[in-house]
Amino acid sequence: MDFALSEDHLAVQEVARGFAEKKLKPRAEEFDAEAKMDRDLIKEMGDLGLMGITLPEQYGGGEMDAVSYVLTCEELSRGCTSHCGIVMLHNSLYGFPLVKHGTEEQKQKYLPPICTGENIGVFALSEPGAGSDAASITTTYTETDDGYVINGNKIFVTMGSMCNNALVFAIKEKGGGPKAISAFLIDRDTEGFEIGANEKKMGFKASPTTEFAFMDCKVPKGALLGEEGQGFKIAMSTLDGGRISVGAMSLGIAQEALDIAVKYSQEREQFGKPIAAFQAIQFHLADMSVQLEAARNLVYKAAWLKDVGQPYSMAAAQAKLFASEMATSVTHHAVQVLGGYGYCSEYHVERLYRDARVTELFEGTSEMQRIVIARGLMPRK
Ligand code: COS
Repeated sequence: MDFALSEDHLAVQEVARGFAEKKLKPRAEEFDAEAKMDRDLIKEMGDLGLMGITLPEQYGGGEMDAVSYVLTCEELSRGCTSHCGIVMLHNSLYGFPLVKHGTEEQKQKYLPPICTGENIGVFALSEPGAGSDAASITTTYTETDDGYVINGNKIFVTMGSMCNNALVFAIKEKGGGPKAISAFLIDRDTEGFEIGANEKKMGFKASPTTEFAFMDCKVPKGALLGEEGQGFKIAMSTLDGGRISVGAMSLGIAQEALDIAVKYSQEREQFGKPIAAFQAIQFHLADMSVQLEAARNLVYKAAWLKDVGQPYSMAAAQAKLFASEMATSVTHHAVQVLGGYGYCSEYHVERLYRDARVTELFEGTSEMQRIVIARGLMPRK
């Protein structure tokens, strides 16, 4: 067994770390306060090869492995979770299903501009009445002579208001179950596709979370991704990979919080010495580091399983579950170590605490991860 990262892994980690340190971290409070991302920084991440780091070279991607991707997400989220989120979207939720199920024409049209960061592609599955129970979506599609007509609503679309293109899941008839669901690639300017309001959120604020409405939205036959009726499986297998990167985002949030807490505890003096000299504080820091390291091992292992072509659905759920709950716990400890200062924005841990919370919710709640894991323990006959 070898826990060492390769030269390539270390190189990509350094690139992502440098970008996060120089471009994201100094402005993270601004992004959060203004709930705004910097479009130029998205293009810069494209120039650095991060936007399409796992996507095929022939479409402008870096064709690097899942471990490289995980290291990238971890480093970027230390700087700004929202700017990390767009890299996750392009490599996992939007890029991965396109690579796996797209026609040559679809790949040529949609992949190059998401690798450069010129275009933004998003994943629209959840609806007001269908979140965890993804098979119960009610956005419908009807086949016509020359294409499909989509009707319905989507919510919680990450980067929705900034998107150029969307991967949208719709069902042939309401209540038709998983096998009636298909996936469609829909361009923003398509008639009948309305971009709705952005949510006001607790954290992950710079990344817009948006409602979509489809009203007699006509798309051509070429908008169908994969085969008709394969949409649910496309969504679920896409989320498997996405969950590894949510785990990686959680690692970055927690590492940043731990680093701030360690530094602060060595500088802050009470009772005549740095608070780091007190076991009460040391025990917080020790627990934080153990939780973080355990989560890191789960996340890297899940990525490695994906890279070597072994099943990773259950490992991804385990990694996401443990790492996201760890990030909530570690940032909670960090606020405690910093006391009143931890509750103020100046020291950043209050933002990290708020940002951590979304990792337990998106790409499947912790409860859904437990279901996936339990099912993995008891495979259906
Ligand atoms: N990869 C590929 N196929 C999968 C799959 C996966 N990870 N998970 C399920 N499937 C397939 C099943 O094999 C089944 O196909 P067959 O009937 O051909 O065997 C089909 O999909 C239906 O699966 P299942 O019956 O298990 O579906 P359920 O409705 O019971 O849902 C859970 C399963 C709960 C696991 C699923 O709904 C889920 O993960 N929900 C969370 C959704 C989510 O993450 N939402 C967040 C949206 S993104 S912000």
